[in-house]
Amino acid sequence: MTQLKEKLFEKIQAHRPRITKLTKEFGSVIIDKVDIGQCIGGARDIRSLVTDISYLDPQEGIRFRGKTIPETFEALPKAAGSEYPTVESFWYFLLTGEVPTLEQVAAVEAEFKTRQVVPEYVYTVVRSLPLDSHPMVMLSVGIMAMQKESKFAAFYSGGKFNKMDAWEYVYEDASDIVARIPILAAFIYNLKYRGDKQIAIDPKLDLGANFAHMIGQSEQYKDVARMYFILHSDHESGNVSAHTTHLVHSALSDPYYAYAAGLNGLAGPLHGLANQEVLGWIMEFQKKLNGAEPTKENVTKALWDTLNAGQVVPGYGHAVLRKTDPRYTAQREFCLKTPGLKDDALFKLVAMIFETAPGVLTEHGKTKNPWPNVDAQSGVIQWYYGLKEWDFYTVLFGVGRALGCMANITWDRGLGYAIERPKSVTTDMLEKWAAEGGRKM
Ligand code: HAX
Repeated sequence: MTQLKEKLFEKIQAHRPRITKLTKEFGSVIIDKVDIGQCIGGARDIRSLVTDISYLDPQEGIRFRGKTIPETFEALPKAAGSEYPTVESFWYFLLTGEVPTLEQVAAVEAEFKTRQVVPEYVYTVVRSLPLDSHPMVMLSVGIMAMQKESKFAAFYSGGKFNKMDAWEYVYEDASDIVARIPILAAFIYNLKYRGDKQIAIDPKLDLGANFAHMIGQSEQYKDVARMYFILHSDHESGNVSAHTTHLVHSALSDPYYAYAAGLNGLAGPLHGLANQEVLGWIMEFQKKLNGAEPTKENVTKALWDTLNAGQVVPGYGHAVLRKTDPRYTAQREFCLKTPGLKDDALFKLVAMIFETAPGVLTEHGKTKNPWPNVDAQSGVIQWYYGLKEWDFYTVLFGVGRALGCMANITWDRGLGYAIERPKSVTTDMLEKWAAEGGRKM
């Protein structure tokens, strides 16, 4: 067993009795009520998922393993010569809840290098897709194609499956997926936008830095990749990509099946595709300006045009958050401290939208949260560094989100969480309970 796997086993073993006690002794303690609005309205706010990897407070935003974003960046060991931690150190932290030592980070880096090679047949499958397929299709198909590598599936079909050991095989698949997905993403980028001119892995580099290298990016982009993958990793369990991954894996579908499904959810415009939509919205707006300077007045008009056309303003609003997303703030701060970027025209426009959109959305009066989410800011940074192919932005999100989804399902198996199966009701039932003032228990 690797150091990380051993540490994880220790943590899982210590945690198991807590879940057993809660289920056996306190299983019938009521923690929530469900009303008709929640039943019809996408199960909003119903507390029915458990995770210790991250928690989303509506006012404060995300905490990873109890730490805010600035605390996480501060606490973790940094990549050599950088003020950002490596993705590897963050992976250790997400899985175990402990800040790793430099030696522990080095061990994860070494482990990832043994895992990161994507089998050649996966490239053949992705190359066989039409080149104008969306890169999220390519990513999802690539992960799905790799399913035959699943150690969990082999363990299950090998006839020796048992619940106590199953997490070990999920851990193996999860680590393989986390180590390989940036390599696959870089391959897709080069296939789709650079005439299939592929760049080999640099075995000396950490995950984020190697991704930057493989898409032909600058030295500075190494930090962008590290920051971006960490910021997009996890947002507790109820969002579409995390929940889908958890749901599919709860049927003991292996991590490849589960994460391909999660990616398909991430590809929706109300979720991860919003980062591509933000850039599309901005480009459309700039086209309409026809060379004129963006002003608060014409930004306000463009926002109202979108709303009056019955569309959502991409990058604004959130199902849980009720304040500016700290993932937005972290990226904005990166822009503000990066010479060049802080004076970039696109950044200034996004800042102007930030000043304008909350007021317009509040006046519009529909959204419960008029503030920006992570997707409102992320495209600007990519654009600045020359990643102008904005339909690729959700793939970057998908690389980061793998960290959270894979850490979560490793723990799901460690703690033996049940197959997910909420109960549905009919409209007749809801109407009956509405007339009776509630369901008689
Ligand atoms: N622009 C216009 N209208 C909006 C809006 C926005 N940005 N955000 C919410 N609304 C509308 C909703 O469409 C809804 O209208 P109806 O009553 O007509 O259906 C109403 O306001 C109430 O919605 P809500 O309760 O505030 O928000 P939801 O929990 O239903 O939805 C969404 C949350 C994120 C899907 C929503 O805010 C939205 O569509 N935002 C724009 C797309 C976006 O940025 N998505 C990314 C979110 C972050 C994320 O997951 N990243 O991956």
